[in-house]
Amino acid sequence: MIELSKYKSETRPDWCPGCGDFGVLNSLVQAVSNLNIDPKDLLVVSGIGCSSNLPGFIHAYGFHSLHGRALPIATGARLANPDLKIVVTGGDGDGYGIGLGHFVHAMRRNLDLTYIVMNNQIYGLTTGQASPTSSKGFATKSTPTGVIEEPINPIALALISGATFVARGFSGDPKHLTDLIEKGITHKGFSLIDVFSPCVTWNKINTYDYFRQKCLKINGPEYDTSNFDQAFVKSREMEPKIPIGLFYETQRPTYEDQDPALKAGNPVKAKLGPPDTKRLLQEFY
Ligand SMILES: Cc1ncc(C[n+]2csc(CCOP(=O)(O)OP(=O)(O)O)c2C)c(N)n1
Ligand code: SF4
Ligand SMILES: [Mg+2]
Repeated sequence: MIELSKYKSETRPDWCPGCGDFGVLNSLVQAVSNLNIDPKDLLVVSGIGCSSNLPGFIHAYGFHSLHGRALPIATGARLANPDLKIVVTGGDGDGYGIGLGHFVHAMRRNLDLTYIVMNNQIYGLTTGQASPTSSKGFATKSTPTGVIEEPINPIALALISGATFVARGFSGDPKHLTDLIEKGITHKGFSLIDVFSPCVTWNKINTYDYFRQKCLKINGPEYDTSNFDQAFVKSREMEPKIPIGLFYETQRPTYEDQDPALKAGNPVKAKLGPPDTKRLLQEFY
Protein backbone atom coordinates (compact mmCIF):
# COMPACT_ATOMS: atom_id res chain seq x y z
CA MET A 1 0.00 0.00 0.00
CA ILE A 2 1.38 3.43 -0.95
CA GLU A 3 1.06 6.16 1.69
CA LEU A 4 -1.97 8.41 1.16
CA SER A 5 0.23 11.50 1.57
CA LYS A 6 1.98 10.61 -1.73
CA TYR A 7 -1.19 11.59 -3.63
CA LYS A 8 -1.67 14.88 -1.77
CA SER A 9 -1.84 17.81 -4.16
CA GLU A 10 -0.55 21.28 -3.36
CA THR A 11 -3.93 22.58 -4.57
CA ARG A 12 -6.71 22.36 -2.00
CA PRO A 13 -10.21 21.49 -3.31
CA ASP A 14 -12.34 24.55 -3.98
CA TRP A 15 -15.62 22.64 -3.54
CA CYS A 16 -18.35 23.97 -1.21
CA PRO A 17 -18.09 22.57 2.32
CA GLY A 18 -20.03 19.29 2.37
CA CYS A 19 -19.95 18.74 -1.41
CA GLY A 20 -20.24 15.03 -2.25
CA ASP A 21 -17.17 15.25 -4.47
CA PHE A 22 -14.89 15.24 -1.38
CA GLY A 23 -16.03 11.68 -0.64
CA VAL A 24 -15.28 10.63 -4.22
CA LEU A 25 -11.79 12.17 -4.14
CA ASN A 26 -11.02 10.46 -0.82
CA SER A 27 -12.28 7.11 -2.10
CA LEU A 28 -10.25 7.42 -5.29
CA VAL A 29 -7.08 8.25 -3.33
CA GLN A 30 -7.71 5.33 -0.96
CA ALA A 31 -8.32 2.98 -3.91
CA VAL A 32 -5.12 3.86 -5.81
CA SER A 33 -3.16 3.66 -2.56
CA ASN A 34 -4.58 0.20 -1.79
CA LEU A 35 -3.74 -0.89 -5.33
CA ASN A 36 -0.15 0.40 -5.06
CA ILE A 37 -0.50 2.60 -8.12
CA ASP A 38 2.39 5.02 -8.08
CA PRO A 39 1.41 8.64 -8.96
CA LYS A 40 3.79 8.51 -11.94
CA ASP A 41 1.78 5.63 -13.42
CA LEU A 42 -1.61 7.29 -12.96
CA LEU A 43 -3.39 9.77 -15.24
CA VAL A 44 -6.63 11.46 -14.18
CA VAL A 45 -8.57 13.14 -17.00
CA SER A 46 -11.66 15.32 -16.65
CA GLY A 47 -13.98 17.64 -18.56
CA ILE A 48 -15.47 20.83 -17.09
CA GLY A 49 -17.65 21.22 -14.00
CA CYS A 50 -17.16 21.31 -10.22
CA SER A 51 -16.51 17.55 -10.28
CA SER A 52 -14.15 17.94 -13.23
CA ASN A 53 -11.80 20.02 -11.06
CA LEU A 54 -10.78 16.76 -9.37
CA PRO A 55 -7.50 16.07 -11.27
CA GLY A 56 -6.05 19.23 -9.69
CA PHE A 57 -6.63 17.81 -6.22
CA ILE A 58 -4.66 14.57 -6.57
CA HIS A 59 -0.93 14.28 -7.07
CA ALA A 60 -0.66 12.27 -10.32
CA TYR A 61 -0.63 13.16 -14.01
CA GLY A 62 -3.75 15.18 -14.79
CA PHE A 63 -5.61 16.70 -17.74
CA HIS A 64 -8.45 19.15 -17.10
CA SER A 65 -9.88 19.24 -20.62
CA LEU A 66 -13.01 20.67 -22.28
CA HIS A 67 -16.66 20.28 -21.35
CA GLY A 68 -17.79 16.79 -22.41
CA ARG A 69 -14.42 15.86 -23.95
CA ALA A 70 -12.73 13.90 -21.15
CA LEU A 71 -13.27 10.51 -22.82
CA PRO A 72 -11.75 11.43 -26.22
CA ILE A 73 -8.70 12.85 -24.43
CA ALA A 74 -8.43 9.72 -22.30
CA THR A 75 -8.80 7.57 -25.43
CA GLY A 76 -5.82 9.34 -27.01
CA ALA A 77 -3.74 8.88 -23.86
CA ARG A 78 -4.76 5.23 -23.65
CA LEU A 79 -3.61 4.55 -27.21
CA ALA A 80 -0.40 6.54 -26.79
CA ASN A 81 0.62 4.79 -23.57
CA PRO A 82 -1.28 1.58 -22.77
CA ASP A 83 0.85 1.10 -19.63
CA LEU A 84 -0.77 4.04 -17.81
CA LYS A 85 -3.68 3.55 -15.41
CA ILE A 86 -6.27 6.05 -16.58
CA VAL A 87 -9.15 7.29 -14.45
CA VAL A 88 -11.65 9.67 -16.02
CA THR A 89 -13.69 11.90 -13.71
CA GLY A 90 -16.52 14.34 -14.30
CA GLY A 91 -20.13 15.24 -13.80
CA ASP A 92 -23.53 14.17 -15.07
CA GLY A 93 -23.78 17.24 -17.32
CA ASP A 94 -20.30 16.64 -18.68
CA GLY A 95 -20.63 12.91 -19.33
CA TYR A 96 -24.33 12.31 -19.91
CA GLY A 97 -25.17 15.62 -21.60
CA ILE A 98 -22.65 17.27 -23.91
CA GLY A 99 -20.35 14.23 -23.76
CA LEU A 100 -23.00 11.55 -24.26
CA GLY A 101 -21.84 10.51 -27.73
CA HIS A 102 -18.30 9.96 -26.50
CA PHE A 103 -19.63 7.99 -23.53
CA VAL A 104 -21.45 5.50 -25.78
CA HIS A 105 -18.54 5.10 -28.21
CA ALA A 106 -15.96 4.57 -25.44
CA MET A 107 -18.12 1.78 -24.01
CA ARG A 108 -18.73 -0.02 -27.29
CA ARG A 109 -14.95 0.10 -27.91
CA ASN A 110 -14.29 -1.33 -24.45
CA LEU A 111 -11.26 0.89 -23.89
CA ASP A 112 -9.48 0.07 -20.64
CA LEU A 113 -10.63 3.21 -18.78
CA THR A 114 -12.27 3.74 -15.39
CA TYR A 115 -14.94 6.41 -15.65
CA ILE A 116 -16.19 7.92 -12.36
CA VAL A 117 -19.20 10.18 -12.83
CA MET A 118 -20.10 12.41 -9.87
CA ASN A 119 -23.81 12.41 -10.51
CA ASN A 120 -25.42 15.24 -8.51
CA GLN A 121 -28.38 15.51 -10.90
CA ILE A 122 -27.67 19.21 -11.55
CA TYR A 123 -25.18 21.55 -13.24
CA GLY A 124 -23.26 22.63 -10.14
CA LEU A 125 -20.56 24.86 -11.61
CA THR A 126 -22.95 27.00 -13.64
CA THR A 127 -25.14 27.54 -10.54
CA GLY A 128 -28.01 25.10 -10.69
CA GLN A 129 -29.51 24.29 -14.08
CA ALA A 130 -31.21 20.96 -14.82
CA SER A 131 -28.95 18.15 -16.03
CA PRO A 132 -29.72 14.97 -18.01
CA THR A 133 -30.19 13.05 -14.75
CA SER A 134 -32.41 15.62 -12.99
CA SER A 135 -35.65 13.96 -11.92
CA LYS A 136 -38.85 14.72 -13.80
CA GLY A 137 -40.62 17.65 -12.14
CA PHE A 138 -37.45 19.02 -10.46
CA ALA A 139 -37.68 22.83 -10.38
CA THR A 140 -34.29 24.39 -11.16
CA LYS A 141 -33.05 27.73 -12.48
CA SER A 142 -33.48 26.52 -16.07
CA THR A 143 -36.74 24.66 -15.37
CA PRO A 144 -38.72 26.93 -13.03
CA THR A 145 -41.91 24.91 -13.54
CA GLY A 146 -40.15 21.56 -13.31
CA VAL A 147 -38.18 19.29 -15.66
CA ILE A 148 -40.39 17.96 -18.47
CA GLU A 149 -38.18 15.15 -19.80
CA GLU A 150 -37.48 11.72 -18.35
CA PRO A 151 -33.96 11.42 -16.89
CA ILE A 152 -31.21 9.37 -18.51
CA ASN A 153 -30.54 6.03 -16.81
CA PRO A 154 -26.72 5.78 -17.01
CA ILE A 155 -26.61 2.21 -15.70
CA ALA A 156 -29.04 0.86 -18.31
CA LEU A 157 -27.33 2.90 -21.03
CA ALA A 158 -23.90 1.55 -20.06
CA LEU A 159 -25.18 -2.01 -20.13
CA ILE A 160 -26.66 -1.80 -23.61
CA SER A 161 -23.66 0.16 -24.94
CA GLY A 162 -21.17 -2.58 -24.09
CA ALA A 163 -19.49 -1.43 -20.86
CA THR A 164 -17.86 -4.46 -19.25
CA PHE A 165 -18.04 -3.21 -15.65
CA VAL A 166 -21.08 -1.25 -14.50
CA ALA A 167 -21.49 -0.01 -10.93
CA ARG A 168 -23.14 2.68 -8.85
CA GLY A 169 -21.89 4.10 -5.55
CA PHE A 170 -22.77 6.82 -3.08
CA SER A 171 -20.19 9.34 -1.86
CA GLY A 172 -21.75 9.15 1.63
CA ASP A 173 -20.58 5.52 1.84
CA PRO A 174 -16.83 5.88 1.15
CA LYS A 175 -15.82 2.34 2.14
CA HIS A 176 -18.27 0.81 -0.33
CA LEU A 177 -17.26 3.36 -2.99
CA THR A 178 -13.54 2.68 -2.48
CA ASP A 179 -14.18 -1.01 -3.03
CA LEU A 180 -16.09 -0.29 -6.27
CA ILE A 181 -13.32 2.02 -7.54
CA GLU A 182 -10.65 -0.56 -6.73
CA LYS A 183 -12.60 -3.22 -8.61
CA GLY A 184 -13.24 -0.83 -11.52
CA ILE A 185 -9.54 0.05 -11.87
CA THR A 186 -8.53 -3.60 -11.61
CA HIS A 187 -11.08 -4.61 -14.26
CA LYS A 188 -9.62 -4.81 -17.77
CA GLY A 189 -11.98 -2.91 -20.05
CA PHE A 190 -14.37 0.01 -19.71
CA SER A 191 -15.65 0.52 -16.16
CA LEU A 192 -18.44 2.94 -15.32
CA ILE A 193 -18.87 3.94 -11.70
CA ASP A 194 -21.82 6.31 -11.45
CA VAL A 195 -21.73 7.97 -8.02
CA PHE A 196 -24.53 9.78 -6.24
CA SER A 197 -22.52 12.79 -5.08
CA PRO A 198 -24.84 15.40 -3.53
CA CYS A 199 -24.55 19.05 -4.54
CA VAL A 200 -25.36 20.66 -1.21
CA THR A 201 -25.71 24.12 -2.75
CA TRP A 202 -28.02 23.67 -5.75
CA ASN A 203 -29.85 20.39 -5.25
CA LYS A 204 -31.97 20.40 -2.12
CA ILE A 205 -33.92 17.27 -3.20
CA ASN A 206 -31.23 14.64 -3.77
CA THR A 207 -29.44 15.13 -0.45
CA TYR A 208 -27.30 12.85 1.74
CA ASP A 209 -30.39 12.03 3.83
CA TYR A 210 -32.37 11.23 0.70
CA PHE A 211 -29.74 8.74 -0.52
CA ARG A 212 -29.18 7.25 2.94
CA GLN A 213 -32.85 6.30 3.02
CA LYS A 214 -33.17 5.41 -0.64
CA CYS A 215 -30.04 3.37 -1.50
CA LEU A 216 -29.92 -0.38 -1.02
CA LYS A 217 -26.78 -2.42 -1.66
CA ILE A 218 -26.91 -5.18 -4.22
CA ASN A 219 -25.74 -8.34 -2.53
CA GLY A 220 -26.72 -11.86 -1.70
CA PRO A 221 -25.98 -15.15 -3.48
CA GLU A 222 -29.08 -14.80 -5.68
CA TYR A 223 -27.53 -11.82 -7.51
CA ASP A 224 -25.14 -12.93 -10.24
CA THR A 225 -23.01 -10.04 -11.55
CA SER A 226 -22.32 -11.96 -14.79
CA ASN A 227 -26.03 -12.17 -15.66
CA PHE A 228 -26.75 -9.38 -18.18
CA ASP A 229 -30.55 -9.77 -18.16
CA GLN A 230 -30.71 -9.67 -14.38
CA ALA A 231 -28.46 -6.57 -14.37
CA PHE A 232 -30.69 -4.84 -16.90
CA VAL A 233 -33.79 -5.48 -14.79
CA LYS A 234 -31.89 -4.23 -11.72
CA SER A 235 -30.76 -1.09 -13.55
CA ARG A 236 -34.41 -0.04 -13.97
CA GLU A 237 -35.26 -0.33 -10.26
CA MET A 238 -35.84 3.07 -8.66
CA GLU A 239 -38.71 2.38 -6.24
CA PRO A 240 -38.98 1.80 -3.37
CA LYS A 241 -35.17 1.63 -3.24
CA ILE A 242 -32.33 2.48 -5.63
CA PRO A 243 -29.74 -0.32 -5.93
CA ILE A 244 -26.06 0.56 -5.47
CA GLY A 245 -23.09 -1.75 -5.98
CA LEU A 246 -21.78 -3.80 -8.88
CA PHE A 247 -24.54 -4.47 -11.42
CA TYR A 248 -22.53 -6.29 -14.06
CA GLU A 249 -19.05 -7.45 -14.96
CA THR A 250 -17.86 -9.41 -17.97
CA GLN A 251 -14.69 -9.89 -20.01
CA ARG A 252 -14.18 -9.26 -23.71
CA PRO A 253 -11.15 -8.03 -25.65
CA THR A 254 -10.36 -4.34 -25.22
CA TYR A 255 -9.91 -1.92 -28.11
CA GLU A 256 -6.19 -1.77 -27.27
CA ASP A 257 -5.89 -5.58 -27.48
CA GLN A 258 -7.21 -5.47 -31.03
CA ASP A 259 -5.65 -2.30 -32.42
CA PRO A 260 -3.09 -3.38 -35.08
CA ALA A 261 -0.96 -0.27 -34.46
CA LEU A 262 -0.36 -1.32 -30.86
CA LYS A 263 0.89 -4.77 -31.85
CA ALA A 264 4.32 -3.16 -32.34
CA GLY A 265 4.40 -2.22 -28.65
CA ASN A 266 3.78 0.82 -26.50
CA PRO A 267 4.12 3.92 -28.76
CA VAL A 268 5.68 6.13 -26.07
CA LYS A 269 8.38 3.52 -25.57
CA ALA A 270 9.15 3.20 -29.29
CA LYS A 271 12.68 4.10 -30.34
CA LEU A 272 12.86 7.59 -31.77
CA GLY A 273 14.74 8.14 -34.98
CA PRO A 274 14.28 8.50 -38.74
CA PRO A 275 11.31 6.53 -40.15
CA ASP A 276 12.00 3.18 -41.75
CA THR A 277 11.28 4.50 -45.25
CA LYS A 278 12.28 1.24 -46.94
CA ARG A 279 9.60 -0.68 -45.03
CA LEU A 280 7.01 2.07 -45.64
CA LEU A 281 7.70 2.08 -49.41
CA GLN A 282 7.50 -1.71 -49.56
CA GLU A 283 3.90 -1.48 -48.38
CA PHE A 284 3.03 0.34 -51.66
CA TYR A 285 4.72 -2.14 -54.03
C1 LIG B 1 -18.89 23.86 -24.59
C2 LIG B 1 -19.33 24.33 -23.24
N1 LIG B 1 -20.66 24.47 -23.01
C3 LIG B 1 -21.08 24.87 -21.79
C4 LIG B 1 -20.19 25.16 -20.81
C5 LIG B 1 -20.69 25.64 -19.47
N2 LIG B 1 -20.63 24.64 -18.45
C6 LIG B 1 -19.56 24.50 -17.65
S1 LIG B 1 -19.74 23.27 -16.53
C7 LIG B 1 -21.29 22.92 -17.11
C8 LIG B 1 -22.14 21.85 -16.49
C9 LIG B 1 -21.52 21.21 -15.31
O1 LIG B 1 -22.36 20.20 -14.81
P1 LIG B 1 -21.79 18.79 -14.44
O2 LIG B 1 -21.00 18.22 -15.55
O3 LIG B 1 -22.92 17.98 -13.95
O4 LIG B 1 -20.72 19.12 -13.28
P2 LIG B 1 -20.96 19.62 -11.80
O5 LIG B 1 -20.58 21.06 -11.81
O6 LIG B 1 -22.38 19.40 -11.44
O7 LIG B 1 -20.02 18.78 -11.00
C10 LIG B 1 -21.64 23.75 -18.17
C11 LIG B 1 -22.93 23.69 -18.87
C12 LIG B 1 -18.82 24.99 -21.09
N3 LIG B 1 -17.88 25.20 -20.16
N4 LIG B 1 -18.42 24.58 -22.30
S1 SF4 C 1 -21.85 23.92 -6.34
FE1 SF4 C 1 -22.51 21.86 -5.75
S2 SF4 C 1 -21.24 20.48 -7.00
FE2 SF4 C 1 -20.26 22.50 -7.00
S3 SF4 C 1 -18.78 22.44 -5.33
FE3 SF4 C 1 -20.66 23.33 -4.53
S4 SF4 C 1 -21.78 21.59 -3.66
FE4 SF4 C 1 -20.22 20.74 -5.02
MG1 LIG D 1 -23.58 17.72 -12.03
